[in-house]
Amino acid sequence: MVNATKRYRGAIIVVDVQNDFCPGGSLPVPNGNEVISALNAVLELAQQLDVLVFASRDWHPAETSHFADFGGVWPTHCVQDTEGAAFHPDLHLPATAHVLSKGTLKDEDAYSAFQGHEEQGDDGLSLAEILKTEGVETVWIGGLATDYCVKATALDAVRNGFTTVLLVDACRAVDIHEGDGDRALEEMAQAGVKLMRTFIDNSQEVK
Ligand code: VGL
Ligand code: ZN
Repeated sequence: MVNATKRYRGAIIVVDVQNDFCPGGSLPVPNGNEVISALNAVLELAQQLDVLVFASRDWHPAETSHFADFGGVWPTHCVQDTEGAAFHPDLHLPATAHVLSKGTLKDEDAYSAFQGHEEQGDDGLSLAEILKTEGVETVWIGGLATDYCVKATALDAVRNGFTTVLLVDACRAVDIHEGDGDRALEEMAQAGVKLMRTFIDNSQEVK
């Protein structure tokens, strides 16, 4: 449930930091785990700033046209209730984080967190509606992968009228074609997304 008495100006959207998108997973984003330290630092600051936290997760059925085995393009990944679909264990999401599941139907890709929904429903409100109800003006985005779900989420945030900040070093790209990640950054910037860096040191990176 959203808190009706408090107004939030900002929200963090952590996109798909799930085991299958990290090294060792079934659709690993190269160095995907390197987003975690930056995101953890931002999440810790967020606790002191009354910023809403959302975490999206790819949450696919075992058979979906999103997967190559059923006509799609991707190897099987992030199947509902599997270890691969779990958030990376080193990601420190606050207990108050709103979890948005997406891609839950047999025939949808759902790259954007704005296509996600909460398990308990939050009265059936979409992410855009929740953000607007809460008074959010600015969203801060990081996670996986820069050239797919992060890009789709950032572009939707702009379309929905939010000031949109991409935390560039808190994202990593799949880069199926070399340069996809850089082109995604360019496309987001062109659309009005503000590109920022946290400069959080990830040299002590988690496994
Ligand atoms: C994603 C490919 C397929 C992502 C999800 O989270 O970026 N990419 N499904
Ligand atoms: Zn997916």
